[in-house]
Order: sequence, then C-alpha cells, then structure tokens
Amino acid sequence: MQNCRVSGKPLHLINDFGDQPLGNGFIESKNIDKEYFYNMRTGFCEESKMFQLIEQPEPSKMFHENYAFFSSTSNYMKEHFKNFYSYVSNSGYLSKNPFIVELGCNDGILIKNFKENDYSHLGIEPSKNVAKVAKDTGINILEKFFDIDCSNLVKNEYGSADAILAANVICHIPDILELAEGVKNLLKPSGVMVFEEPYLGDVIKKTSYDQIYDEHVFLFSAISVQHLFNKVGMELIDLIPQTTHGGSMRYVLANKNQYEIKRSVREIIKKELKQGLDKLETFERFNQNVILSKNKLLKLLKELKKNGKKVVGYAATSKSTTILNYCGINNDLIEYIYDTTPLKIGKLTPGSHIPLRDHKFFKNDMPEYAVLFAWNHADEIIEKEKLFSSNGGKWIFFVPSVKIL
Ligand code: DWN
Repeated sequence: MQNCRVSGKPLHLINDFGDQPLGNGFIESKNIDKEYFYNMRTGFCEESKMFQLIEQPEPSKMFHENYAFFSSTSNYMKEHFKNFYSYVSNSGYLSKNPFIVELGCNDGILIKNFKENDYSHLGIEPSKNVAKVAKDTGINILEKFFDIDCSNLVKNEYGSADAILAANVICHIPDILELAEGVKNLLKPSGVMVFEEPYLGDVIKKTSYDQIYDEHVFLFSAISVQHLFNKVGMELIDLIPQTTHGGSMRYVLANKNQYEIKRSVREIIKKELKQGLDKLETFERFNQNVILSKNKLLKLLKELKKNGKKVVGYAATSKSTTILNYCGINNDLIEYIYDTTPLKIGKLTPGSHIPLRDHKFFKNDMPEYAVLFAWNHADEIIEKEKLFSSNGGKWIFFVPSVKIL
C-alpha cells in the first residue's frame, strides 16, 4: 500500500471502489478485451491531512495525444475563466510586465485571455491533442508534464514567473512535493501561485464521490494545501470559494511573509476544522454515505427498469466512470449516454460499456428519464434541453442526494 505522498506516513484506508478503468478511457468495442483496470481506493493521512488515491495509473496512460476532455465545451466555464483572468490581472500581485505560466492549460480556455490581452505567457500541457487546439490559436505552448526539470527549462528559456496558474490540474499530479518545489523554483520571489480545484469540503458535504477517479489523485482542503506548500517556504494568502465543478476552491499562495494574509484564510480553515476535514472519523462517515448513495441510485434505476421506463444518461463525464463502475450500472439500466465530445461519440463508456450518442439526438429520442452525469453543469444543460422537460422528460440527480427532478 502506497504511503502518503506528502508525509511518507501510512495511509488510513477510506473507500474501496474496486476495479476501475480510466475515467476518460472511452473505448471502441473492438478493444474491450484489452481494457485497463486498476484498484481504486482512497486513503487519508493524519499528518498531512491529505485525502488521496492509494494507487494511481501512470500519468502517461491518462494524458496523451487522445485525451478525451476539452475544457471549452461549457459556455459557463468560458465565462468563469474570463473572471479568473480578471481576478489575476487586477490582483495587485503582478509586476509591470508580468510573465504568466499556466500548468495543464488544456485547449487554452484560461490562458487565451492573457494572450488576447498581450501578456507574456506560456501554457504547459502534456496532452498533445488539446495542446494543439491552444497552439492553433497562437497561444505559446510547451508540451510537457510539469516537474523540477520543466521548471528549470522554463526559467532558463523564458525567465521567472510572476504568476503560476492552474485550474483542475494540481490535484492530477501524483508527485505533489516535486510540483510544490517546481512552483517555488519558477516563481519570482514576489510571485504568486493561483490554482483552483474541486473542494474536499463540498465533496464530503454533498457525497459527490464521483469526483474520485484516476486523474484526481488528491482532493484538497485549505488545511492540506497549507501543510504542503509550507514545506517549500510558501503560505496561503487568500482563499476564494468557487461554484464551478459542484464547489471548488481558489487557492492563492506566495513565498512566506511577502504579502498580507487575507481574513478568508483564517475563516475557511476554522470552518474546515469545524467540518472535521482534519479528522479520520469524517472520512469514515463519508464512506458510509457513499455506500448509501450507491444503493439508492441502483434501487431507483432497477425500479424504473422493472416498470419498463426508458432511461438514458446525459454527459459522459470522467466522473460518471466512477458511478457506473462502482454501482455496476451497464446498458441494461442506462441505454445510451448523450455527449457533445466528437472524440467520445460512437465509443463505449469505460468499463461499463454503455454506447455514447451525439447529444443532437437526445431531443429526437425523447427518453422518459435522463441521469444527469454533468450535474455540475446542471443550469446550463437544463436550460439547453428545455424541450426534454417540457415534453415530460425527467432528470435524475445523484448529488447531493438521489432524486428525480
Ligand atoms: O478535472 C477535470 C475536469 C475539470 O474536467 C478532468 N479531470 C476531466 C474533466 O472532468 P469531467 O469530464 O467530469 O468534466 P465535466 O466538465 O463535468 O464534463 C464534461 C463532459 O460533459 C464532456 O464529455 C462534455 C459533456 N457535456 C455535454 O455533453 N454537454 C458538457 C456540457 C457542459 C454539455 O452541455
């Protein structure tokens, strides 16, 4: 069993999701006998307070020239990243001609805002296909995983950074100590690191266990991020909760004693202590809630099937892979899943092998029920698919609880 990636101490086992395929391992039917599985379990470290996967597939298995997730599929997220840009550019932390680096920039949804406003910038992205989309729009791209060597390369070729940014990326990096060292190495002494990720406090509160899959090695709290970056002489200077991805946190970090620490840091850490994000019992309770949630969803889908209802899924998210495989849901219970991503359409969902259909057919097929796997984009999707509801179609949610809308 892998020890904590921050403290090196043994982990306490929290969840056992059994054998799981890659969250984004959408597969052609001819390849299913070669499908890759690993044992997905989570653990909690009482020293670093880090909630993490115990084992994880090699990053190169997940992030490559056929990476299936393109960030710019959601209009809401495009707007969100414009606001992220405005926050950084007006933060007062940047020098006169700042150099901005984004880790894991995907198709450029965030960094394009810096490019369009003539900032000196660099996006670092290891998945070639999504990096190409960013490159084709004129964004400066380095196709690499970020580590110490990469931080030295960028420092030597471009200089030190005023700001290192990341969105839904840092929790994907297993060698998290090396990441923190690389950030420290690449930042100017007065530089800031600003990143946001799905927030552990929300995952626990909403039992959104689908945020756990191969790519998410960690689910962070302010307490665990503080502990991690303190190890390299950095500290949290601000924390800003976000509504994205079902509840995220924006972490702002700098070298120790460079900037005033905002009140939010004290207040949010206090809330986390009250929620018990530093306590093993909280995670043990979370596991009980995960089991209850699984049983309720399965019961509902089996009842609908028994009553002859047509049930489909909407949005083949990475998150849905955990739900489908852990609950044992296949195309007997969910006929199809509709999605917008050309690279996924025509394939099967990882492990559960439910066929993926172009979302354009959703309206014509007129199912009676649709499980909304992208519950984090609910407002955008429900608005887009108004016709489904007005024709009597019903959405099934499983976060924060299993219910029919
Ligand atoms: O951290 C990660 C997050 C940010 O994005 C990655 N590891 C991978 C990915 O996770 P996800 O797949 O769970 O992300 P989303 O944004 O919740 O879902 C994206 C999927 O949903 C895509 O397959 C497209 C689909 N979708 C759709 O079919 N119609 C999304 C929207 C907004 C829609 O209207």
